[in-house]
Amino acid sequence: MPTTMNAASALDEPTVESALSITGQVRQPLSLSLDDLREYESIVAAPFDLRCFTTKRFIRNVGGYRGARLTDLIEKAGLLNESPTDFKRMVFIAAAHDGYAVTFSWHELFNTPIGENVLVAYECDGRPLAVEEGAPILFSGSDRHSAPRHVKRLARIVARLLAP
Ligand SMILES: Nc1nc2c(c(=O)[nH]1)N[C@H]1C(S)=C(S)[C@@H](COP(=O)(O)O)O[C@H]1N2
Ligand SMILES: [Mo]
Repeated sequence: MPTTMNAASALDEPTVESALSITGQVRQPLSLSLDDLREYESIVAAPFDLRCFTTKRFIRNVGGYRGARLTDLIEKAGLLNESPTDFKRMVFIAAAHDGYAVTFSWHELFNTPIGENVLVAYECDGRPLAVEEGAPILFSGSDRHSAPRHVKRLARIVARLLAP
């Protein structure tokens, strides 16, 4: 089962057992191992061409990922909103162990179809993904250029309220 953790330890470098943390403006910070991700409903993405945004180059074809929906993980942690409209200016930073980071907005994830296709993958074509292959991999299946939000070795999701 997913374990809970306090906000201070959530900021520490994730260990192998706690591959991914969900922190920031949440009710219950989470620390999830690759096995914990399997406790959530899984979705399978269609195979796709990995394409870099900067160079526009085709990198390689990638098989069908299986993973948990990012929105399900965020809902489990629960958003902490002091005012009922706070979530409208909330963003999520998804950062990898190497410091690579991308963003999602609350609207994108919860108020457009893009969110339905954002997964944290632990399997590819029915085979478990190894940490050496980048597990867990965050992947946004609706993006035009697939590589930017194809984040290998996802380490944390941080929920942040932007100042108006
Ligand atoms: N963790 C992590 N994921 C990442 C990146 C990175 O630097 N670190 N670069 C992104 C970009 S810009 C590209 S083009 C692809 C490159 O994929 P590859 O390294 O598997 O060829 O990974 C994406 N995911
Ligand atoms: Mo890229």
